Amino acid sequence: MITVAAAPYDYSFPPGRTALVVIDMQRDFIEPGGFGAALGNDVGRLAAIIPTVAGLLAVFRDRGWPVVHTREAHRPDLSDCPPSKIARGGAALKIGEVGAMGRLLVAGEPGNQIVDALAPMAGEIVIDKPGKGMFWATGIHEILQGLGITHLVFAGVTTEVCVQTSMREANDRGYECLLIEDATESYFPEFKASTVQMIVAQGGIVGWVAPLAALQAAVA
Ligand code: C5J
Repeated sequence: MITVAAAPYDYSFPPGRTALVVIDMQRDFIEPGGFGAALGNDVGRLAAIIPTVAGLLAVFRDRGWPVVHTREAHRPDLSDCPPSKIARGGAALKIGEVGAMGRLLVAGEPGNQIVDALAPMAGEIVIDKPGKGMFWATGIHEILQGLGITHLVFAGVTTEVCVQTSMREANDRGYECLLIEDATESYFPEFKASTVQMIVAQGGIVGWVAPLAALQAAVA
């Protein structure tokens, strides 16, 4: 076991049974002209974590540990997107409409790709998820079970939406979850802070939180 100094108390993980999950570091949320920008958000806040996420990826890649990338993505015919999801939000452009990087949140479009600096490498798992959580309609639980994964380390965007939802889904399925707090970000700093508090509250009711430096120190 490797032990990381974390909140609410130390997080221990078995290297052979631990995967990194990088949530939705796709152009649609992080670059101007995508879905996040269409909702009126400052995407620069999210772009700022790219170097930290790259450092976290390096920890796993250098050791040959499993990496999962997710993308929030819908089929081109939007048959996996509830009308309620399309209608909601008051965005200048809605899911499936054409923006500066192609159709918003549609699989295969330029905006749906993970940013170049964090592009998946050969052998890494990439899943398209139609929901906010990584387990809904993706088959990822069966893939992780097949690999014998029991622990998940989380990064990505946005902290209070797809990251938190995925972490709660994982928690309910029995995974021991660690969020790397400087490798996740929200368009709303107060929502990120509240999410971190919620995760570690009540003795770690959802999981653990630590900075990248603590993980790097633990594996060194
Ligand atoms: C959102 C996400 N915020 N990846 N998606 O719609 O958090």
